[in-house]
Amino acid sequence: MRVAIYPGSFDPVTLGHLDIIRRASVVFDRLIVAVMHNQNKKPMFSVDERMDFLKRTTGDLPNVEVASFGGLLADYAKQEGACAVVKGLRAVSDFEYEFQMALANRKLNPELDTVFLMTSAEYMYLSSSVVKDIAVHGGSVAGFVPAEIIDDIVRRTRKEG
Ligand code: COD
Repeated sequence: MRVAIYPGSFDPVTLGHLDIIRRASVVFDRLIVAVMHNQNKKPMFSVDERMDFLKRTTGDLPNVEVASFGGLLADYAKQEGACAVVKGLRAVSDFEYEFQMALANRKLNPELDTVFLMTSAEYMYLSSSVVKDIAVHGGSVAGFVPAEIIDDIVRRTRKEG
């Protein structure tokens, strides 16, 4: 069975992330969408909230599961028996960082390859940071994130505003 991990902050999940999840779920037998915790940056949503958003929006994909992890991705992949890490590439600017991460991860776990899926053209500008910036300034995030989580984002940004 080919198991892959799609790691990220997912703070919050966007339509760009979901597009990668759907496409990767076709390529692999089992896809673990893994929310990273213990990051230095202060997230808008807790790990549990981010996992809940992902579960609500990927429920129709039977071979996709949602989990969280801390520490090294290479160790987590070994623990889960994963042969690949899935990453989304938006632009040349993503490449240098991802290239470095892919090589470091393979050095740490030689059985782990990184598979890059090119963003779909309509999502190439989209990131969780863009979504948060729009929401904090009172704009509509419809069309940027799945419809199921729009109210959660509005509630959180109103609370913070
Ligand atoms: N279209 C396509 N792909 C996209 C889009 C989009 N619109 N938006 C985001 N993506 C991709 C990103 O390129 C990334 O691959 C993934 O989706 C997740 O994105 P984010 O922004 O939610 O997550 P990041 O970039 O903050 O996640 C960073 C990781 C958690 C992957 C990284 O920090 C990590 O691996 N940490 C583990 C610690 C570790 O092992 N460190 C050593 C590595 S050398």
